[in-house]
Amino acid sequence: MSAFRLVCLPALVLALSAPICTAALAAPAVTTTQSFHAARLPASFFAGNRARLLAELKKMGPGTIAIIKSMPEQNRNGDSHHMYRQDSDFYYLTGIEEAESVAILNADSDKPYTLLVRTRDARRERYDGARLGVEGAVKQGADQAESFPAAEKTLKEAISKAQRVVLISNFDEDFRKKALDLVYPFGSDNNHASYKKILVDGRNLVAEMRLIKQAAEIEMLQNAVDVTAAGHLAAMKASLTASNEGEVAAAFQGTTRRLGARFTGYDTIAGAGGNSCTLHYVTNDHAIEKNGVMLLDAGAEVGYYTADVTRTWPVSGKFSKEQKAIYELVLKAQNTAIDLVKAGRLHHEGFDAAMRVMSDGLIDLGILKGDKEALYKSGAYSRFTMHGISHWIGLDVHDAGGYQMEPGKRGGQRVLQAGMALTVEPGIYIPSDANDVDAKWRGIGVRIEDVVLITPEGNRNMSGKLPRSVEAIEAALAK
Ligand SMILES: [Mn+2]
Repeated sequence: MSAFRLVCLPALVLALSAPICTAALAAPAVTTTQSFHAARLPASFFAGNRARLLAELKKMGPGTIAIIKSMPEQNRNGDSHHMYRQDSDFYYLTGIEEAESVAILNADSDKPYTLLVRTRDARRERYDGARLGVEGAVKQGADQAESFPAAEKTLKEAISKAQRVVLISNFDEDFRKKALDLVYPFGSDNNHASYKKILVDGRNLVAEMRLIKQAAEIEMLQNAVDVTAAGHLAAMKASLTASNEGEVAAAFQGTTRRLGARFTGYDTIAGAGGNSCTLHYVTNDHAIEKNGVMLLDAGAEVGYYTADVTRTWPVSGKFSKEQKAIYELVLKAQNTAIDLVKAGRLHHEGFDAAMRVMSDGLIDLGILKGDKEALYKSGAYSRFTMHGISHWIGLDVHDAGGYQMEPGKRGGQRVLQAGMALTVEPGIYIPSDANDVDAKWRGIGVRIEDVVLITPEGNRNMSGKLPRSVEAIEAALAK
């Protein structure tokens, strides 16, 4: 049976065309999720984002330009690079996926969008694929374009004419230094004009825009979540017969890749047994303990938007008494926190409520001993709960946007609004070496994580269809 599963599962997962082999029909159906290869938001989305940033630049006064830099290529080893993935801010404003690109937005111009790109190179393109070039840049929405090295002059002129340069460069340190040097030239400045210039870090402007998701983004995020859910279900089933964590990770990654996810939004965490207690466990290559839990924290990226979902289940198919007790406590904490994900609430309220539930619950289970009020106040639970339980999600798994507001406003905490998307992910981890805890609890790590969208009416658990209760998980494993 397991061999059939390996061979025929791909055919099932693909949005069923004709069955490829009859044995596939007998194998358990995993999902028939639609596929999203080459999914991409429309040009109007990127144009709209540029228009909103230009409106912000105009508010800053005349002579304001923004310069936005692409993600540099990253070496892996030798002359190999990591697969290229555009910087999220750059992508949000341009939709351009090419390296070595610079976008200039000039708030004073009626043709405000200039794109500087790599020059065409027939030989390089035979190796790496087609480049946009000037023509392609204009086709993708630029009002005008230049290619390097001639584009250097355009960049220098734009900066020299500007009064205020808003720089949006997250990861290109060399470019950041270059921009600083172009705004404030080092050495003799006989004009003594640069003192009038202002260089501004503009990343917060884009972050605030990205924090409130538009309808098209919500749809893309839902696609990523749906693909992720299919991957989790495939991984759950694979774990029943897998002997190594790598097989479980592979089931997730293979399924999501088949459904159109070019990337995962972060490295897959597939920890069996005691490895479930290591928060960022990504080696995923240890033997699976028969009676342990499996913790899978994995998210597919579709059209540049990533999901971030965690499920924990027993690889035996049935929770043990202790696994179930911890699981239900984490689930109660998660439900309590999800209920507080609503417009007008503070981002921090869910965390506080979840910690109270888990602190009290750990005492009820006898894992923590003492007075509930005193132990909550002392934060003794944090030894087992470890981490925060929520972050924004979107283009980045930990998406852009501050968690604090201006000092003085409601304790400085961010007030939740409709259109924000965030995770809710409490966990309890009793490591294998917690020798002061009864042995029956050791090696159990449970995290439950969902993607939640704040709506005008309340919230929507975007990953809620993936089994989450003890009963639903055991039923899914039994199928
Ligand atoms: Mn997360």
